[in-house]
Amino acid sequence: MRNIDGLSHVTGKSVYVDDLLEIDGTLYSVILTSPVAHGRIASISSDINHPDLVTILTAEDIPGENQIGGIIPDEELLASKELHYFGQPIAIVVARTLDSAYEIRDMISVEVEELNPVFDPREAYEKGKIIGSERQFELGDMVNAWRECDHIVEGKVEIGGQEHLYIETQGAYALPTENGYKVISSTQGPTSVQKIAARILGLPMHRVEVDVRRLGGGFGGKEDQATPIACMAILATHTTRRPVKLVLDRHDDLKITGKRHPYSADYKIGMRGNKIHAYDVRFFQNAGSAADLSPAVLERTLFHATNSYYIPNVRAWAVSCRTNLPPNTAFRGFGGPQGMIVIESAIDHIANELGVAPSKVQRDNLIGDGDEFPYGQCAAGVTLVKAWEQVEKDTVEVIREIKDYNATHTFSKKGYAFMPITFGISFTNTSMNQASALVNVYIDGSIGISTGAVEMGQGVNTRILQVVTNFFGLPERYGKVETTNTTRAINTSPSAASSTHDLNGKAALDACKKIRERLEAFLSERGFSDVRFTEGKAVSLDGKSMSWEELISAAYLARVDLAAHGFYSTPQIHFDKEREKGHPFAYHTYGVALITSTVDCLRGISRVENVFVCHDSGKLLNSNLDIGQIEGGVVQGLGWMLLEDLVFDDKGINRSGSLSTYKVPDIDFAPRTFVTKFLEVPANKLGLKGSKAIGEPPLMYAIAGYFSVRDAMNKFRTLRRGDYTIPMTNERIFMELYA
Ligand code: LUZ
Ligand code: MOS
Repeated sequence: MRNIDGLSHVTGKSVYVDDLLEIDGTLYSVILTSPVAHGRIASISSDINHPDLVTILTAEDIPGENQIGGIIPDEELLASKELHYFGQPIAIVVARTLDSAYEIRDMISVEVEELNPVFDPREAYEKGKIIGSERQFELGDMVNAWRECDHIVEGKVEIGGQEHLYIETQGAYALPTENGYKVISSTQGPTSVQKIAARILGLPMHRVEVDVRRLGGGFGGKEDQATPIACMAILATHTTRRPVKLVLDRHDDLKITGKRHPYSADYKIGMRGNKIHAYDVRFFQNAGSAADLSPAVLERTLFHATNSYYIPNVRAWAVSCRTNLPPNTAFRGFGGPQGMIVIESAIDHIANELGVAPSKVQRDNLIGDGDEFPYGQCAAGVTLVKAWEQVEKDTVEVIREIKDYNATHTFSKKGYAFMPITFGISFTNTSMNQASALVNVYIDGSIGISTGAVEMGQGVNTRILQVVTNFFGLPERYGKVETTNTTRAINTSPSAASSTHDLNGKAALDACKKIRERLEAFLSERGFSDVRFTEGKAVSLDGKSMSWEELISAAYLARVDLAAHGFYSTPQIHFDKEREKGHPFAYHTYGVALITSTVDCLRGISRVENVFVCHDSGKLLNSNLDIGQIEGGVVQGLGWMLLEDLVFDDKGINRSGSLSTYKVPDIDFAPRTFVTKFLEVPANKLGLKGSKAIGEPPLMYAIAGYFSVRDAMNKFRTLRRGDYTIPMTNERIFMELYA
C-alpha cells in the first residue's frame, strides 16, 4: 500500500499548523529569548508603544506552575530570574500581526547580569553539575578480564550534536473554548502537551484538548520540545481570550530548541585471540541546561554500548552533564547511536593496531541467540550473520574495485566499512509501552480510526489504515485515520522509540476485534457460522454472505455497538534500575550495512558512493514505507557523520543557527547507489502483524559512512589512533590528513 499522504504532500494539500484556516481575531506571537548563556535577569523594559501590541507575557503571568520538566522538574516555561542558555525563552510577545510581533520584540531591552557559563561536559562533571545519577552496566569479571587479554588499546571519542531540521518548524495554534482550551500542535506527544499545559494554567487536564493532524517531521525534536511552544500559545490565549498562533521561524527554532546530545567518551578494549574479551567505556553526555529527556537518552546509550557484539566482560558507565547550551533532547536513535559509535571506534582502533580489517573483528564477534547483553536480556532471533553474509555477497565486486582503485590512485582513495545494528525496541521506561485506540464504524460502513499515533512522515497512518481495513476484509477507502486527539485517544505515549505502529496498530486491532466479535454474535443469530470478513463481505462457512454495508446497517438497526476502544501494552518487559538488569526490550531490530566512499586527499573532500543494506524487518508489512525509512534514516545519519557541524562560540551563541552556516544533506550529497534487501524471516510475534519497528534503527547504518571515510583516509596516510571525532567534515578531513 502506498503512503496515503503522498499525493497531498506533492500537491501541497497536506495541512500543517501554519496552513490552518485562521479564525478572525487571531493574534500572533513570537518569543523573546535570553541574550546570554548564563546570567540573571536584572530588568525587562516592556514599556512599549506600538499600535499592534496586545500584551507581553513573562513568568509572572503564569497562573499555574512555571515548570515544564518531564522527567525532572528543572525547567521553567519562561525564565523568571536565572538564565541558563542563549536562546532560552523569557517572554511572549502577542500582537495583531506577525510582523508587528517581531518589531515589538526588537524594541524590548533585557538587562542581565552575566555569570560564567560551562559548555564542556567533562568540565561540568568536575564541577558537580550533573543531571540524575551516574549509571553503570556491568557484565562478567572486569577485575581479571584485562589480564586475560592479548591486546589492549585505549582511546577517546568526541561526538557532535545534530539539528533535527524537521521541515515544519515548531508551532501551535491555541483556541479558547467555552470551558477551557483547544490547541492544534505540531507535537509527537499530545498527552505531554495536555499535561504540561494543564500544569501551567493550573487546570485539570480535561480542560485542555490537544489535536494533531500531522507533523512536517519530528525526529525526536517534537517528543518533548513541542510542549513549551504549545503551552506558550495557550498561555497567550488564556490571557487574551483570543486564538493565538505561535509558529517559530527557522532562526528562532534553531536558536531555542535542543538538539541531539554531543558526547565525549573514553574507551578501553581488549582482545583475546579473535574475540573481544573486555570493554570499558565512559560516556559524558552533554545534556545542555535542563534534563528534558536526557536521563532516558543516557540510559539508551548504555543499552547500546556493545551494539551487535557479544562481549563477556563489560563495564559501561555514563553521566549526564548540565551545561549552558539549549536542553538537548530526543533525536532518532535516542542515545543509541552514540553508544554504538564508541564501540565501533574501539574496534576500528584495535583492528588497525593488529593490522586486520575492522570488519573481521566485527564479524568474529557478532552476538548470537542466548548471548547476554550487559543489561541482562539475552539476544533472541538474531539474524546478523545472515544479513552480514548477504551484504558480503552483494559487495564482493565493489570491494575488489576499491582495492584496484587504491592501487592505481595516489591522491584519491576509496574506503569502506560494515555496520551491523542491533536496536532495542520498546520505550526503556516500561510504563510508556502502552497505547489506546477508538474505532468507529458509521452506519454506511465507513470507519473512523483514532489512535495515539502521530503521523510525522513515517507513514504510521498508512500502516494503521492498512491493518484495520485488512482486518475487516475491506479496501482501504473504507477507512479514515482521524487526527490524533486527546479526547479520543487518551494518556498517549509520544510517537517515539520506533514503537508507534507496534503499539497503536495493536491497540487499533484490539478495538477491531471487539467490533468483530459483536458482529459475529449478531450474524450467528442469523444463521452465520465461522464468519470470515473478506472482499467487502461477511461470509459464513456454508457460503452464506452479506455485504459489509448491509451487515453494518442491519447491525445498527439491531442496536449493536459499532464503536470500540482498544488497548495494548507490551507484555514481558521489565527493568530493575537498582540492579541495572532486566528485559527492557520486546525485541531487537537487526541488520547490516556496507558503505563505501571516495576521499579526495589533496582537497579534503569526501563523497559517499554506495550503500548496501540487508535488513530484518520481520515479516514485511509495507516495504514502501520501510524502504523510505531506511533510505531517509541513512541519509540523515550520514549528514550527522560527515556534514553537520554545530558551532557554539565561547559565549554559547549558536554560530551555526541558520541554513547558510549549518549544512544538511541534499540530493547531491545522497549516495549514488542505495541497495536495500530484506531478510526472509519468521513473523515477529511482538511486532505489528509480524513486522518489526523501522523508524530509528536504519539511521545507525550511517555510522559506516564515517568509518568508510576514515578507511579511505587511512589509505592515504595513517591516521592518529585512538582519537575519533564526529563529524568528519571536509575541513576535518583536511586537518586530520595534514595538521
Ligand atoms: N523516547 C523515550 C524514546 O521517551 N524513551 C525511549 O526509550 C525512546 N527511545 C527511542 C526514542 N525515543
Ligand atoms: Mo524519538 S528519538 O523516537 O522521538
